[in-house]
Formats: sequence, structure tokens, C-alpha cells
Amino acid sequence: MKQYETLLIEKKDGIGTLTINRPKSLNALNSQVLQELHDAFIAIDQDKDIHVLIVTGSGEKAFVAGADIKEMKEKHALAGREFSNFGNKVFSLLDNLSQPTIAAVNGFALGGGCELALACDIRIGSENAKFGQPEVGLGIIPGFGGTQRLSRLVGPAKAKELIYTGKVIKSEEAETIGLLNAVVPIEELLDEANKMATMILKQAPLAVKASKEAINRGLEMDLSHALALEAEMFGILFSTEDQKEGMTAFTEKRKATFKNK
Ligand code: CO8
Repeated sequence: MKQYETLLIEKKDGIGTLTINRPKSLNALNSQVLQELHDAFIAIDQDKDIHVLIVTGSGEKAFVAGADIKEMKEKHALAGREFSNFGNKVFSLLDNLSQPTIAAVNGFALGGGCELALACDIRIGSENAKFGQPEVGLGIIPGFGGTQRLSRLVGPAKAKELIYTGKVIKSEEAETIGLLNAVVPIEELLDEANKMATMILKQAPLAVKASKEAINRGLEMDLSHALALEAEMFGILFSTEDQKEGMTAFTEKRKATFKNK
């Protein structure tokens, strides 16, 4: 695996952990981080040793404190649009990775940081994590998918409240509104994310991938088309060896051994 200057990537037992590593700037996303995330997500998508990806930030203070304001400050309209388009491309790569993804949110997840977590499939937060979209206080709007993914996840009214006020909420409230799947003490955060990843790893891999694809693609369709997509993918899985194994193991009262075939 390629070495990055702003990212750390570890692989162990089928689980990849990607850590954004700019702790002095609270892991803020500058152009270099975005470019490296772009390259890393393309590589991870094809990586046969990574079946679940955990995304986290370095240190105990911040997951990601947003796009790099110092770098963004001097941008003009065209550069701003390019930056947003590129960020959206990168976060869509993450959203559509073939592997399931878990954000382990270890502190501030503000602006682009909250949007990075939103582009993951599942979010677990530490008790000290804080979430917000403070962009309107900087004279801009969320530009890496926040206006879209946040409203789809927590509903437009809550998303509008968070985005219009720029307020920062704690983990407990983030869990209540559905922004977080779970909250744990910081020292248990990566263990908890790994536990969830391990549970996913025990399932039939093609079925997990198909469920991700059905959910993600279905969310962009009307219900009748989305249900047709589900039926199609449901059918396709009956031609896999793992479907035979999963159902045979059930009838034989034993654990299934899946082959990813
Ligand atoms: N960008 C650049 N540097 C940052 C950022 C950031 N987003 N956040 C923190 N830093 C830096 C600080 O400048 C500081 O550096 P230095 O020591 O050199 O001054 C260092 O990190 C430590 O930060 P603080 O001293 O501020 O730490 P505090 O504990 O006092 O405060 C906070 C922590 C509350 C997280 C505070 O740093 C903060 O408010 N940060 C900015 C949060 C924010 O507004 N984020 C949203 C940014 S906008 C965005 O993400 C838009 C995304 C879409 C872009 C679309 C493109 C057009």
C-alpha cells in the first residue's frame, strides 16, 4: 500500500483503519488531505485485504475540525466551486466504497468533518465528540455534501436547525437525532468500531455488499424502482455459493463458512 503524508492506513484481519493524521490542525482537510483521501479510497475499493473500513482522526481532540479554513480563506468563487466539487467527488468515493465503512468519531466533527462522518455507512462517537455544520458563520454553506446527506439522515427540519444556527451538539444529542449509531467512552471507541466490523465480517460478504448497494442506490430512487432493485439483487444472491452454504448451515444447525463466492 502506498505511503501517505497526511493519512495512516493499517490493515488487520480484514479490517482497514484509515486515520486522518494532521493533529496540529485538528485534522483539518486541506487540498493535500483531500487528494490523498481520493487516492486512498480508490486503492481501498480494490484492496482484497480490506473487507470493512474504519475511518477515524488522530489524537483525542478531533475527528476532523472541518475543511482547512486558512487554505480556503483566499479562494474566489470558481476555486470555491472546484474545491466543493472535488470534496464531493472524494466523499462520494467513500460513500460508494464496495466495503462497509464505520466512522469512529473521536472528538470534533465540524463542517467537512461532520460531512466525512456522514459519508460513512455507520457512525460511532466517543462521549467527547461534538458535531456541527458551522459554515454559515464563515459566510459559506456546507460544501462536501452536508446539505444533502445530513437532511437525508436526520430529516430536513433537524438538518436546517443545525445548518442555519451553526450550533455544535454533543454525542448524546447526535445519537438521539440519528446522527450517531452509538456513543462510547473514548478509550473504547476503536474497540467498539472493531467489534462492529468483526460482526460484519462474519456475514456473507457478497450479501453485505449487495445490501449496501441496494440501500445506497435505492435512496436515490422512488420506492417502486427501489423495491424492484431489491428484488433483483435478492435474486442474484441465490446464484452464490454463500447463499447455499448459509441456508445449508442453518438446516444442519452449524455455523456457516462463507467463501465470498
Ligand atoms: N482549518 C484550519 N485550521 C484549523 C481548523 C480548520 N477548520 N480547525 C482548527 N484549526 C487549527 C487552529 O487554527 C489551531 O492552529 P494554530 O495553533 O496554528 O492556531 C489548531 O488547529 C488548534 O485549534 P484551536 O486552537 O482553535 O483549538 P480550540 O480547542 O481552541 O478550538 C475548535 C477547537 C472549536 C474545533 C476550533 O478549532 C474551531 O472552531 N475550528 C474550526 C471549526 C470550523 O469552523 N469548521 C468548519 C470549517 S468550514 C468547512 O468545513 C466547509 C466544508 C465545505 C467546504 C466547501 C468548499 C467551498
